[in-house]
Amino acid sequence: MSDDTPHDATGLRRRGLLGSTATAALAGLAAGAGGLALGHEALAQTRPAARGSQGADVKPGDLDEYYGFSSSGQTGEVRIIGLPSMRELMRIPVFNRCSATGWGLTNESKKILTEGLLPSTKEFLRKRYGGQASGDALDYHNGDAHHPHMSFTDGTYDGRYLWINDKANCRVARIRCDVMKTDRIIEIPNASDIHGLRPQKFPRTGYVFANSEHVIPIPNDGSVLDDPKNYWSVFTAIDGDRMEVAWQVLVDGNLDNCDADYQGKYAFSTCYNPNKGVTVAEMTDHEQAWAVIFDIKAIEGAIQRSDFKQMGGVKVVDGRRGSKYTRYLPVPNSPHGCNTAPDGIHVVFNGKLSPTVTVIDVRRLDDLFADKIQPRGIVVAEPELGLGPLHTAYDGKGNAYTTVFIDSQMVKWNIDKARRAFAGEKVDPIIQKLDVHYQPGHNHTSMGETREADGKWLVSLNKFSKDRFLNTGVLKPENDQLIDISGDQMKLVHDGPSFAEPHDICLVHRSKVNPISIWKRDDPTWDDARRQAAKDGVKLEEAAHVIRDGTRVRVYMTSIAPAYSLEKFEVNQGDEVTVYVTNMDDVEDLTHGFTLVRHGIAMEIGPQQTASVTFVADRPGVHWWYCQWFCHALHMEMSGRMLVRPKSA
Ligand code: K7E
Ligand code: CUA
Repeated sequence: MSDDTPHDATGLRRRGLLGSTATAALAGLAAGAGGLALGHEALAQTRPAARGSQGADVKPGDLDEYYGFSSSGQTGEVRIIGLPSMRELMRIPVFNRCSATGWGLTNESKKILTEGLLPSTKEFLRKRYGGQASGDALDYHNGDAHHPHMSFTDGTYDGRYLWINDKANCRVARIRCDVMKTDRIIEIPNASDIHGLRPQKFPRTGYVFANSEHVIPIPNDGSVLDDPKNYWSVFTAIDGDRMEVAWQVLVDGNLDNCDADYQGKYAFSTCYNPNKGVTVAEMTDHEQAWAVIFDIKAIEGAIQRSDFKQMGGVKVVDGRRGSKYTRYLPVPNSPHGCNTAPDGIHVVFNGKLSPTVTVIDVRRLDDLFADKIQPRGIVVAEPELGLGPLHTAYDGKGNAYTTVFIDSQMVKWNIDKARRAFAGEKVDPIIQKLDVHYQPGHNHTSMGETREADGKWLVSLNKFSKDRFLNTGVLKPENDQLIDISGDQMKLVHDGPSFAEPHDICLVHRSKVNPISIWKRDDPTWDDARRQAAKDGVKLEEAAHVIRDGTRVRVYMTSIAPAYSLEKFEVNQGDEVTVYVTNMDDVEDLTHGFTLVRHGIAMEIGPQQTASVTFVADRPGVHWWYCQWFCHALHMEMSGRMLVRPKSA
């Protein structure tokens, strides 16, 4: 290294670093990342990926046309898939713990994971992890994420947020689409598990509707035991802006999936187990179940007139059978999926244990609620499609695509023909049945849950892959299959293995989503860190400080490739240490990390981000921390030492 160049803030000689020997080529990585971004922009303009053609082949360097936001089931995260390539682009930790990003370890993520929990849950977890240091997370460590859906304005995606449910621990999370990070998680009271979730489509989201599936006593305080007649479920409307429960509706039976209309008036849920059985035999021992229709304006009126009960800290309107706020439409046994068509007119309830789907016309709902017609009077078609219809998607051209689980098929059918057949005409609504591999659950079309459904692609999320991939041992991947629906006939074009266990995906045209690549320094994510730094007289952006506050030590440092602003810091055994790292690199794709060896600590620090972590320094000695995100030719050297002085005897 030459010695004549000035030191920069990192204490390293930048010219020497960049100019010398064989590292030069690699050292350009940081600058190169910026250049790469420009390259992508240019590429996007000159070589639009698969646009205008239905080739599923996306060439190296070409960009996909759609974002697929895929749930991950019991993995608890959200995955971003590119379509049509089906490449997995990114994972967004939500209800899970993430070793790479430190989700569940950093103070910022712990706050999001814990602040929206119910007081009773906080108490339960405090006892469960009792006696642990204040820095340890008191949150659930698993999740079961089923239904990711984007926010709407005027019936189409607006790129603001994604919401997703956690069936396992009754939570609903929101993901900010500007940074693709989870920003709020709330736990829903009075629910046994949160399953179906859909945002209001019109005029905007608005409400996020969430279904409680299994019936339970409400309040569930142990006073009602084996008396399922006194078990209920709740339909929850969450204020998607404030992420608070706006109201709930008490319902008979298990709520499954839900959707909203395009008029902003009604919401729908499939509802099985009408006899409130608690065993499989009891739950399926009936010929008919329901779709429940919720009158949003009437429920809002009930809230205003105080026609509700305060339960579990929220307003609960009685929507059980006979209520003026709901209607129970009888449909064949155990319906599952609930899908509003982009025509704004039809809603399909998928039969599951019945080979049929039930189609209603929302234009008849005003009459239904005015008691001018009977519930079955809103049904306009009930085509028989095959064994095990679970979910339906749409192409915006009047056709529907329904997964039939038991038959392992995708069934394309025409809504208008189904109506005519239901009215008595001799016409077959089924256009094509395509084998999928195998046992499909959800399916989704490009932009298909909006009024801008474009009829290009269909994804079938198949629960079993069996023989479709190399044998991975006892646990096999699922199989997400891509189907070209741009022509008259469906064409299978791609098999995509996926890890446990995506239930649902929403396919959003890339024009709707515009994330930033570099955090804004005033982002609220690290408000707490900023406040604490101000109290300590420190600026996060200029920090190389160790603040001692009794046995609490706050360590502030920045990172600029390839160094931290602190090479070392010293603490005493037993100190509670908080490390704040602010990444001052202003370059796209230049993420640093902070991994503290033998402390179970690692976190992501994206460009211009602040992240922090708190732990008890209980291991005397020298402990290296290092950057775990490849950032520079000297990435391996990007490290520092924590010295823990032993407690004096
Ligand atoms: Cu698996 Cu939407 Cu939870 Cu159907 S749900 S398959
Ligand atoms: Cu910073 Cu690797």
